[in-house]
Parts: sequence; C-alpha cells; structure tokens
Amino acid sequence: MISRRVFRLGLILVISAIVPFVALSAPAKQKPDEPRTFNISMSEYKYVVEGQKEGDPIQLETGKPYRLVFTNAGIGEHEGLFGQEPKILNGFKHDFTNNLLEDVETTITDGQEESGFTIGAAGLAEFEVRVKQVLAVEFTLPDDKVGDWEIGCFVSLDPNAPEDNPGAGHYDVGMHLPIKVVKGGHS
Ligand SMILES: [Cu+2]
Repeated sequence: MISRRVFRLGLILVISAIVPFVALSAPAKQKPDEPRTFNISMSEYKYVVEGQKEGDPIQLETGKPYRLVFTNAGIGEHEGLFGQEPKILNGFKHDFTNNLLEDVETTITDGQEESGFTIGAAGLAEFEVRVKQVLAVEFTLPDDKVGDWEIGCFVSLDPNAPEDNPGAGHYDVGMHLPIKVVKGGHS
C-alpha cells in the first residue's frame, strides 16, 4: 500500500516537472495556438488594415487561428461578408456567391480580452457593425479554402432603397478588400 502511494506521488512530481519545461521551450513571443490578430477599421467606404498599405490583401494561412477585429470608425453602419464572386443585381454587386465561412466554425466576441459575449457559430454569412462598435471574428480555415477571397460591405448607399432594387452599395464604391488564403506549413 505504502509503496503504491509513493509511486503515485512520484508520478505527479514527474508530470509537474515536465510541464514547466515544455512551457519554457515554447517560443517566448507567442503561444502556438494564440490567434494572429488583424485590426481592421471600417469607414466610408473602405476597410483599412492596421499596419498595412490601403488595398493590400489580408494574407491568411490554412490551419492557423486568426482574429479579425473590426472597428466601425465611420459615420454609418457597415457590414462584413467573406466570400467570392459577388452576385450582380441590376448592375450592382450584392452578396457573394460563395461564402468563405459557410462551413467553418467561427467565434464572435466584442474584441475585448474579457468579452461581454462569445458566440460560437458555424456558417457565418455576414455581420453588421454599428458606429463605434467593435466586433471580433475568430476562425481557422481548412485547406480547401486556399484561393482568392474578399471581404465586402453591401449596405446600400441609399438608405431608403427597396430590398428588391437596392441600387449601388458600399461595395460598388470601393468597400471591399482581397483576402489571400495560402496553404499553411502545418509545423
Ligand atoms: Cu459599408
């Protein structure tokens, strides 16, 4: 009995000795599962990525977690849709044919470290961000998402436009940004 107890104690000590060693050997800068963050501002009528030249694509790798933090710094509501091949309605672009996140697990928070809410979703099609609001979208893309995508805002320029004939939207006047997805190293 006693010998078994000693054995157990010994086992626990071994584990607790290994854990700090593993933690120390990991890169000091960033934990491997810590998502890489892009801070993106929305305004009339563009998305601007912090630290990037205006219009430069958001570069993502498959298999790696990302956090895209959107801040509406504009004067009106904006939205975000991730997709490709915008549909054309009466000569204007509305909605994407393919949605990047339609089968991807996504987490949505208010962007704060201690978010007031956390929403887990699969199949995020679009999100709206009110003036001064912040919204963070987190996801990890599978390999079959490699390709050229974009983020676009399809809010109508005319707030009174009917839904079946919305006219020109923010997308048509420049509110879109390319997203380039490449295969990750899976190290
Ligand atoms: Cu917009």
